[in-house]
Amino acid sequence: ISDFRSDTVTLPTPAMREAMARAELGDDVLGTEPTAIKLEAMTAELLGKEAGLFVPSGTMGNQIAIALHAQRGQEVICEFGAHTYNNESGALALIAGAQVRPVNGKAGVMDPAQVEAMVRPANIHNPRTALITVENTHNAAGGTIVPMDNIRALAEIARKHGLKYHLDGARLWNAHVATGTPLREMCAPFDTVNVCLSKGLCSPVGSVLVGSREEIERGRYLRKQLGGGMRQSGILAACGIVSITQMIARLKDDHTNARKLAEGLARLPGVQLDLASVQTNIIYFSVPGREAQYPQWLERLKQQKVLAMTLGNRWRLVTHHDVDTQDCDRALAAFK
Ligand code: TLP
Repeated sequence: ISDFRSDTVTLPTPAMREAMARAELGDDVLGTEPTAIKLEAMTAELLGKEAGLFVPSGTMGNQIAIALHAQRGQEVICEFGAHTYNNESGALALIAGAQVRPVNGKAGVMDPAQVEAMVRPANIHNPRTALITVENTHNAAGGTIVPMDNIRALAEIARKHGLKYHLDGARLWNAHVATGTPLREMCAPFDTVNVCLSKGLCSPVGSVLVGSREEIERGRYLRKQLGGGMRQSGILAACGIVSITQMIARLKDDHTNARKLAEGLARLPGVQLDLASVQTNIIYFSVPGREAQYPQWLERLKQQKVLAMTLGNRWRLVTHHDVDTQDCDRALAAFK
């Protein structure tokens, strides 16, 4: 089966299964999980932050960060299509109890002037603005890369207005590989960064939230409150260590495959696909006027052993470690 639904569908590699079998284990909640502690320290070092927190999912990492930075009734500025706002089941309202002030970006990139205009002036009637979040790469915009100039300009605004600054870096690895910008440089402007090990990097489970020692210690408390204390989590963290040490550089192959597949799809009659948005491993396209047929289409693809996803009026295909050029050829043939 050629599964293009997401880069989350990958199975652990043989090196990961080996690492799981050999992992030294303890109890994470009791603070004695050697492999989880090692993953947290390695990720913090890699991203240039003081400390890290191993969490079960990207959602939990992002939502802990948001709850650390924004109190009930305060406001979070993010891009209109942000995952934290649209795809985390309302967790932002539930956990932090904050509200969102979305900004319409271009290709997932927010205009700094527009962001600054969204910062609320101090007034008893206004919610207090607490946080700006950025998503890099930006999933809903097509796995697009947020340029460093923009990230630094938003950091300036955050500093000027006393706001915190968080990065949803679920696919930061892809932006890093595509641009060659060092990871530490990409993370430096932010207070906290969440990265996923299970998107593109083949870990079965897990994300790491990094930030200052103080923030991560408060985050550890929140993680426990949310039921994210994972005991012998080293069995999973062992895979995470393989992810961050062995699986990042190869993401360039996923980008090459996505580009080729997107170019093929863009040539098909009726397909509307913005090739400029295909910057990493995600492809979105639509077939205007044929939306009602998407469900039967998905079924037909499935019979040809190709799995894809539709989100509203868009198709989404994601390349990853477990699909190669042959899978891409098969997907293209199935769409013809
Ligand atoms: N995204 C999933 C779906 O929810 C859409 C996917 O298949 O792409 N931030 C970003 C940018 C994400 O794309 C995702 C997952 C998350 C956070 C949440 O990660 P998990 O699923 O581990 O909670």
